[in-house]
Amino acid sequence: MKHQKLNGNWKMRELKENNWLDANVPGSVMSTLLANDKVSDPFWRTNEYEARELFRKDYEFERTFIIEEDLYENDHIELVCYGLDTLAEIYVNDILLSKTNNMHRTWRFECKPLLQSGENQIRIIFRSPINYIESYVPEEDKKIHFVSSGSMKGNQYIRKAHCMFGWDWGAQIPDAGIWRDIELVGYTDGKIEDVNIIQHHHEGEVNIDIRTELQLLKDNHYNLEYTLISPNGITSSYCQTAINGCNSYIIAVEHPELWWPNGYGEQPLYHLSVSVKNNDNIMDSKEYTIGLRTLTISQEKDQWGSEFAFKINGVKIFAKGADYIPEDTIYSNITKERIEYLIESCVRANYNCLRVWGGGYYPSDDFFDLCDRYGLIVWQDLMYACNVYDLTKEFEENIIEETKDNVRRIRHHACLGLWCGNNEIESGWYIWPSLMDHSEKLKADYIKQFEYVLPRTVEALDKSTFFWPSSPSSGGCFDNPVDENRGDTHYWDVWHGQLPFEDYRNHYFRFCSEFGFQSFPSIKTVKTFTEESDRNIFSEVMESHQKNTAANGKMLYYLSENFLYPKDFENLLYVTQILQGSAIKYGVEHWRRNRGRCMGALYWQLNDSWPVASWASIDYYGRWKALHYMAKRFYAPVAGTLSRTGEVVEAHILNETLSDKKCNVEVSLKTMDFEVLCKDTYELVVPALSARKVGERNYSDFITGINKQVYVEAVFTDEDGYQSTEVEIFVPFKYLELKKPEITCHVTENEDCYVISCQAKSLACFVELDFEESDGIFSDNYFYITGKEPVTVELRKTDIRGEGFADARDLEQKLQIRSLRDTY
Ligand code: BMA
Repeated sequence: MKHQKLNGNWKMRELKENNWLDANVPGSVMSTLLANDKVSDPFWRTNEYEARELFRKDYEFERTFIIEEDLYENDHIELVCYGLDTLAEIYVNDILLSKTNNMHRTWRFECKPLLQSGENQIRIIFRSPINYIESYVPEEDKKIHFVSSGSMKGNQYIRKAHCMFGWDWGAQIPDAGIWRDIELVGYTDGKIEDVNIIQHHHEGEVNIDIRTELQLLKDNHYNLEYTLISPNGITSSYCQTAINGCNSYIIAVEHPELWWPNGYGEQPLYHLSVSVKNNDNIMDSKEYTIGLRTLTISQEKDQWGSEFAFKINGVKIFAKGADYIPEDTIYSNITKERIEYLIESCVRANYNCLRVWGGGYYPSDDFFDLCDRYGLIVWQDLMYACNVYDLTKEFEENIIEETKDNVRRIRHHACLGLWCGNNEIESGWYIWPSLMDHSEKLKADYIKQFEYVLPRTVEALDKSTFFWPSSPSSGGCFDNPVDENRGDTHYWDVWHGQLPFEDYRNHYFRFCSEFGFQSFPSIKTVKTFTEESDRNIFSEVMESHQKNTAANGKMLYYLSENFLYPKDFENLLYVTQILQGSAIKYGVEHWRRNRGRCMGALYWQLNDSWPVASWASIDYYGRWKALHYMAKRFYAPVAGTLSRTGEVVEAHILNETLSDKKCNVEVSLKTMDFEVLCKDTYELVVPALSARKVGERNYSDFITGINKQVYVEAVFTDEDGYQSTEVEIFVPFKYLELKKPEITCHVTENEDCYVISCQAKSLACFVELDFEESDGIFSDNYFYITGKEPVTVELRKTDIRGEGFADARDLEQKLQIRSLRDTY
């Protein structure tokens, strides 16, 4: 097997124009135009709309290459395209090789007859996706009028990430191009078609069952060789005679080192290579990194209905995390480094799970490798979201092949926890009036597509991974997909329904796979797309970076319920982040307190694909919003929480680790100047994988009448020394008479980090540390200062981006400190 990459230097032009531009592949029309300064930043002000119009045109990519002699000698040469976006016509030496129509597929074409020794040319024309969806006409009885929020009508007619046509957080820039690798692969004797690695776990031993599909074209004798390298480097090799077709081999692993998600143990990984050899000549080989574990969804019946919980190595865990969307509007710009930054940010915020939402793309191999390494369970939607599809024969064949490609590519990963048919389409047919009024034929097509065609295709290739028809669902067949007592739920009454945060507590979902709350990104991010005069949330520019038309009104409504009106634009941005973090915290803590009944809380959404106001906790530039810091605390393996009903405050501890934890809790009622009015101390052991109420106190004696200018401070310390402080107040923040806390910070420098020690004269709420020019990920941020003792925050030097600091003094001078009292 011989490979020749065709990545690298190409040329691109608008079709039939003569201006060829240098293009780097993987790359796209947008990435090429930007690199050649032919288009202005599509994210700047309202440039998005001009950028969108570029995709009414067709484009062409072209390159020549000298075919390597030892590749050309092969009987068969395939052109392999790992991502063509989307309506492509491929010409090799001016002869049409094929046309493609699905960006999610891996395309392989035999092209030897079109190649010649020496120099060759390849051209790929990309037709306008906008023209395609606008001119698409479904059959008479399959008229579709539903348009997903923020998207262009007809986005579902083409197998291209839906959100490239816009979403309620995304720009309408349906880019085109060669978005993943492209190469030539030559072979004469045969090749490995497929390797399926199945794990059988039994009484502390694992059998790795390797099914290798071979295409052997010559009558030679071949061996299949397997090499397994254990996490600590011990290599074992195995060999069998290879046959044409399916080969099966079992490697028994005694004393397996099991893979665990983040927070429950290590992520040991085994390396498996499968090679086909004739004597010492390797005909073909494939490499896999695998983690040994059992992972499924448990749906045991109980007094409320049926649970919905990830069960890893026999242990049911509470899923903590968020929903993942495409990381950029220009997909070829998503590098491994950026993915790693994001995934590391998840793990640092104590996630154990990510849901890959169905309106984007199937993530790259790098993404899954990183989730294996960092220990994030992946809930993988198939790429369908909030739409009605015209299930023609051609569409059906296309999505079957797409599913096969992706299941084969992803199924061996330790992190893969679940396949899910789609986002919100079953529930859409059940409760969204604008979707429900489509024809019965389209509704029947839904069942065919998502409960027959796709699950059968997945199951034929991956019997080990749990399949779920839709999110949310109760198991399919329109059997009350929004049932709170079975399956997963998307809950949007706080936010879209404008109910108060308290409403989270009226629900005991079995697994909340979506719930969210918007905020604006930080001022530094806003500055990247605005001029000074745009910095008003109702300006045209700010509104066009807000894709949910009702959202600014919602943020202002919740603001009015909770906070005093901020004095300026910058403080308004900050307060929306505090609101967002507080809302999500309210929900997560409630569901974690009800561990057992509820077994997962994934908030909407982790990330952004451009600079925008959205539900994300990390913005497009990787800046952690207040919510992400709060997530680090409310998703902590051992987390303390307070919950207030009237004047009664309860303290709880949530232990999501595999060991019992001895904890100490000190709950005090304090005045704004830190004077302790009363104090309770508790010592308790919180059993592994459980939530426990520590105690409660009724404070009515202290706060009778109008004297509610006090707060409850709870300091939770576990046996490992992890400490967290929670605060509860008895009035909305807008009625809390905060004094100016006069925060001072003192900075010292260690070899690999700066230590920032912050003190205040009175209660300081949501203390934000930031810099004007640089960015940093602090060990904590948006925290309270509840006493005279300093709060210490670390900033690792490797977590500083931007200009950086000469020394501790320099950092101290550049540190910007804000707390709630500064906003009005
Ligand atoms: C959810 C998602 C997305 C959307 C989000 C916010 O239900 O599935 O479609 O972006 O709501 O409205």
